[in-house]
Amino acid sequence: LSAFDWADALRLNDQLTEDERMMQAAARAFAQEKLQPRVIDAYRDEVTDPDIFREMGAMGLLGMTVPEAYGGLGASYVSYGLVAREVERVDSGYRSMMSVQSSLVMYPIHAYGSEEQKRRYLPKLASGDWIGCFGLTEPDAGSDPAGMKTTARRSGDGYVLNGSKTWISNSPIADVFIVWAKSEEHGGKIRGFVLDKGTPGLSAPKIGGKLSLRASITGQIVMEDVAVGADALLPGVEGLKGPFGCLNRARYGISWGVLGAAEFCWHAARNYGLDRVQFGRPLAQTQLYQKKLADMLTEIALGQQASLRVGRLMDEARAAPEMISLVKRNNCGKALEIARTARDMHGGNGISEEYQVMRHAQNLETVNTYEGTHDVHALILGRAITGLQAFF
Ligand code: TGC
Ligand code: FAD
Repeated sequence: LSAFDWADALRLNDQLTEDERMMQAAARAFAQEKLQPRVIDAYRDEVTDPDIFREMGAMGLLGMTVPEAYGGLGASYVSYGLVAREVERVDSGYRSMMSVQSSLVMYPIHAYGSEEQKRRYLPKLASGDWIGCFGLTEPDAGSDPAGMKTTARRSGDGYVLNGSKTWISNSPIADVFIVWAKSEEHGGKIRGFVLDKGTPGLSAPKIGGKLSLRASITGQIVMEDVAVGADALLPGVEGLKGPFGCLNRARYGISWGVLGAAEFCWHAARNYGLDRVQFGRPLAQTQLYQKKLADMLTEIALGQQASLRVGRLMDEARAAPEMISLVKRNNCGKALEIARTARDMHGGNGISEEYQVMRHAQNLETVNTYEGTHDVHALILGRAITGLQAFF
């Protein structure tokens, strides 16, 4: 038997290819050198720096699974997950910016778009010169997107869109808007549209007062008689499977990302417990503290194995959406619990921005909710297990 490495308990690194390890190392260096130094101020001041998109683009981190011909890297889904883990080790908001651009904006344009749409949008989104957002959720349609009210009406050669989307990552600074609407021309079926910033009737006010994910800007998308050409329609998909196809990718990335945040919190708790002496010995020498560290390590290591397995199946086109629900739900819930526990293990210092664990815990409240809440993913799995629909 070989020696145990507490920092890589099940030898995840040995399971990666050389390319995946290189991508991971590059993303870690970028995240630690470029993102970590600005995150505490950005979170406190609720400031999103649009330059981050260009910096990520220069590193090849935007739309990395998209083929090189359109500005991507043609990278594997395992690589995409490893990058999400490194970025979210710093902050869930930065990972959010990256995953919306990659999985929710570039992916649908690549998978469902015309050749002209791909050539027009993908290279600029890959470089980060353009910022994208994805509008599915509405004030009255969150977990139940089939209840959306946004409509697209045929008018002359194009369409007129009306409705509003809410809780949309990146929208106030977006150049490109992927919007899902019920199209009258297509019998009320949900269709995707690509809208450009500056189109009359289109606005994207910021949502203020967020106590979570403060380094990532969030807003609405308001559409009042927004007239677009027929070329704004994504021709390749109809129905809810359009947005869900994008969500599969983003949810999978989140399953890795949250483990990065959890690892940060676990390392911070370990370091804190080794340094902090109470009752004449380091906190890390107490049984309760060690049990908490052991529970954290266990959940992180098991979660990594599960995400790696799903990533490999995605790369072989053998993953089912329910597998993605399983890892998104489990890893988000476990990461949130780990961050809250790490906050507790830091005592009073745990509430200070300097120690960063509370920021992660606050962020993970959002990540546990968006892209399908913890309970909605239980219902998706419950439906698959029983064959019975329990949403309504
Ligand atoms: P249901 O009847 O189950 O399905 C309707 C159609 O969609 C197909 N489908 C899928 N296709 C691909 N992948 C999936 N995961 C799919 N799930 C369903 C399905 O086959 C069917 O196709 P067809 O051809 O028969 O029409 O739909 P439902 O209305 O019963 O859905 C229920 C439920 C709960 C599963 C679903 O609505 C759901 O997942 N709700 C959660 C909503 C959600 O995740 N919203 C996310 C918004 S985006 C976001 O949060 C971005 S945050 C990003 C960031 O900042 O990082
Ligand atoms: P609701 O659906 O109203 O749910 C409220 C509660 O009820 C939850 O606990 C839920 O689990 C529970 N619930 C719902 N239905 C059932 C049921 N049938 N049975 C039992 N319990 C149920 N959306 C986008 O489209 N694009 C984005 O970029 C985006 N970014 C976001 C960024 C942030 C910071 C946040 C907070 C949200 C973002 N969202 C985005 C929206 C997000 O996807 C939704 O908030 C999420 O899907 C939940 O919808 P809701 O908020 O309407 O909650």
